[in-house]
Amino acid sequence: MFVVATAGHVDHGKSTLVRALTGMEPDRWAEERRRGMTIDLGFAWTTLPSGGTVAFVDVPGHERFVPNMLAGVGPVPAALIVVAADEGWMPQSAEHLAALDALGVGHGLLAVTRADLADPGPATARARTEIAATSLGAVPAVAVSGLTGAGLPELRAALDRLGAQLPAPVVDDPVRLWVDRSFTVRGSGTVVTGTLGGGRLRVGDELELAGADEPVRVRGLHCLGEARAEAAAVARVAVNLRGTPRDRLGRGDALLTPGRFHHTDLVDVRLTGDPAADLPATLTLHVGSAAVPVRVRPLGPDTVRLRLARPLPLLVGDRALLRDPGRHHVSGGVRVLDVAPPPLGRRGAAAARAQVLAELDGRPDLAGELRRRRLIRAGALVRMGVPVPTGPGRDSPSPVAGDWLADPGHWRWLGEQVTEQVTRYAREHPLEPGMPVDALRQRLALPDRVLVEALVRPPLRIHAGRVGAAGVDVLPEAVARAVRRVRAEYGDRPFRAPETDRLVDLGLGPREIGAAVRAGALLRLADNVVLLPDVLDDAVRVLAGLPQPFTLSAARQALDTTRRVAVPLLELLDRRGATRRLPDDARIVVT
Ligand SMILES: Nc1nc2c(ncn2[C@@H]2O[C@H](COP(=O)(O)OP(=O)(O)OP(=O)(O)O)[C@@H](O)[C@H]2O)c(=O)[nH]1
Ligand SMILES: [Mg+2]
Repeated sequence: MFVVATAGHVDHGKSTLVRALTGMEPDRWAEERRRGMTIDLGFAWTTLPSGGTVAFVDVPGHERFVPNMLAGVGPVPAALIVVAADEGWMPQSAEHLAALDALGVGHGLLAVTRADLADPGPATARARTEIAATSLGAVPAVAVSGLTGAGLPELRAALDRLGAQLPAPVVDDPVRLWVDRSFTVRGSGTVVTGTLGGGRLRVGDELELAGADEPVRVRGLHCLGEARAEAAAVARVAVNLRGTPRDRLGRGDALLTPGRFHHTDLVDVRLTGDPAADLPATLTLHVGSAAVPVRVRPLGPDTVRLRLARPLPLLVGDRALLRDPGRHHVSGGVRVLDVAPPPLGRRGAAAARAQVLAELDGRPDLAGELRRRRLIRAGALVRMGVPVPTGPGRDSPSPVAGDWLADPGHWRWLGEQVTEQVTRYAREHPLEPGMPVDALRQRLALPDRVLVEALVRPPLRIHAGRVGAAGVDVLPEAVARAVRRVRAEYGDRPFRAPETDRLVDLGLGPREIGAAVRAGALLRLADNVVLLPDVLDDAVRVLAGLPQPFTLSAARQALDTTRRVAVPLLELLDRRGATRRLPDDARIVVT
């Protein structure tokens, strides 16, 4: 299936043509039929000679209903431009074409209708010239009459060729279904319709609805009037939502794959086409089926910041248009450059931002995003529309911690900052065993503790919630010297502890021992019983070599130590689960 939106001036025969092609009535409302005028979007479909299906979104031509027209064409990448042979190019022919151009619609057809009333030649020539100057480029033209049916076979063939040219949809993409209609079906509840441009929907799926706390669930699906268990893009779909009241959503809302979109009320965009120099300060942004008032802040010659009256799930690269509702005027197209732009607080920030934006083109650029954002989660980038390749591959960046990605230069700088900050802290707080991890996190303005953990490299390390040099280096010099003496004297008798007198001689009182223990330079077994910190594994190895179970005395002898050490050492090993004490006080090594 492919979807085509009509476009063209009021009364030029859009609905008549859709009716003639499909046999279906696009004007759904009694009022529309009474007035002979389309007010809101109409939907119809038919099978083409190739066997393929085309679905039409039929739009109103009257200038009062341009917002409805925009909601219809927003999510649809192809247009059937209708011009009446007897009237020729008219104001809404131009406004609709400007809208298609602003949205970057690249595929279309020209149908010159009412060819039974006048020579279609002049209208065709004018329309082709106008269209050729837009994103649509040169389009095929067909003269038709909705009244006599002349030209309809040629138009069907042209539609088939158009369908074959359209880019293949990405069915693995997350779903962003812009709602163009919502209504209640008795017995089923709320139903919304839209054009599914990418991804896949299944009955039972959970979807996200902006502004709703709870996910919504797909209770039923219809495509072109038939119930389906699944619908893949491109498709016109009607989605029955379980337990979602009708007033919860309507045109302009979007149903989303949960967690895959960033909702934003602030975007930096490039104006496309010929942006007016004097853009009004308030305009309406039309994107997908949504229309949201925005405040416009000019930045560069063709870049502006938009503050949206309500957040939308926008992606880098999205096309949208700005319209001045008061002047009935499409002010221009926009291409979204950044959906999470930095605040512009400082003086000169706007000018600097304009320079950054001048380099962007709306194509997702992972390396550029990392350079500009310096540190960001992969998931956050994906939600902005910047794909992050995963798995082995030249292009997949390796996370620095968790799913955090970093600009390599910035990451190096942060590593240097860690050393600098920790060294300064040690100087200012000589008796503390290092800088608290959270203080360091705040000092470096890091958003996540795992980043601090990843930045700390030997000789620094994290011990007991602080970052310090491993072992003695963080200690005041006198304590460090004493610990080095202990190491020198006891290195070859690792399970002997200095006697209390010796500790006093070395200047290791309770305070100093405490500092050394916190720094991981000594291991305290009991008051005044300390060992070097790295002996526990060796102790377990020695004990494992004994016949099991073993007694305290056997352990003492094997470790070549005294009861003063052996008793608390074994208790510590018990607590750590390395040994287990049996009811008869013998122990075994737990393997
Ligand atoms: N003679 C003749 N009349 C046509 C043809 N197509 C449409 N009409 C008439 O033109 C009038 C407008 O046709 P519609 O199909 O409603 O025009 P529209 O473009 O859908 O109008 P809006 O939706 O209001 O913008 C109707 O009276 C149609 O009967 C045609 O090919 N030949
Ligand atoms: Mg109509």
